[in-house]
Amino acid sequence: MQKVGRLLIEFSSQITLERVQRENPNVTEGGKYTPPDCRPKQKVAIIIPFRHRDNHLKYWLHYLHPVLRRQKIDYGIYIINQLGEDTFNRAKLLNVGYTEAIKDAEYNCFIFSDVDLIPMDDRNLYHCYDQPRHFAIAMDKFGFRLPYAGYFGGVSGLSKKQFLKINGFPNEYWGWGGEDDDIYNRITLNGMKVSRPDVRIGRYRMIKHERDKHNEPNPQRFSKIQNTKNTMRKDGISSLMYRVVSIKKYPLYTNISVEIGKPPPRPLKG
Ligand code: BGN
Repeated sequence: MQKVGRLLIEFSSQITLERVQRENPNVTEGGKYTPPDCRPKQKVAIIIPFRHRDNHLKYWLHYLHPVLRRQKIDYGIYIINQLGEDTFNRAKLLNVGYTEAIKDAEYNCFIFSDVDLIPMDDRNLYHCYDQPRHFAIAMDKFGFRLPYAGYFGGVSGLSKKQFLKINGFPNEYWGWGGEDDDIYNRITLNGMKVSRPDVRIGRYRMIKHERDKHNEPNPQRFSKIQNTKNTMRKDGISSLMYRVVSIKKYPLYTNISVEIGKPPPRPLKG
């Protein structure tokens, strides 16, 4: 069986990593896979920003490994785990993922995925396109439609060239919201445009969860996304600083635990 099209996705039965491992015997250490019967032009690093979502990760691995294998993607899975309990910073973790993945292997395509988003159709191909790709365009929580025209959240993909053209992603969005809009701005300000699958194919289920601690909506996001043009050259992959604490290669994924700092103190209003 190769492509199957629409998939049945549900999160009620508990699954174990042992089972996922048993069902994906061809995935090699660190969560890597190369199709045995063709030579893909792209090598894809899948980067997942992470903290305290082990249960979601099990579902993600359970559903995605078989899909990626059917799609004949040459890939590796990188979980970028933010250590400590300071404010979460999704986009900075994605920059770390890019930087660490290219140290590990010669990737030329990067797919950035939230851990709780599962594609409902395996014709949504996880590789890179002529233009930066937005994959998660029809999520269940938004009624299977784009919430707004410039939405770039959830799951997106850029070739190495596209990523470097926009100086990577912003490092200065601490807490929830806006970083994906900043990335969208970077793409359009650099003369590219977002490519998307058909709305019947780009469907996703999100695993339901409570709002995370230490990821409150960022009150600065409204003003920051107005300023991408002025900030993108200095804030990005060129200014990224972090410390790797551990790199562990598990059978189904590589876990990179990092310290990425915390938001700068807010200036006192005088
Ligand atoms: C938007 C958020 C995105 C988020 C989507 C979907 C902001 C910036 C100020 C308008 N953007 O409103 O980050 O992915 O909602 O939840 O908050």
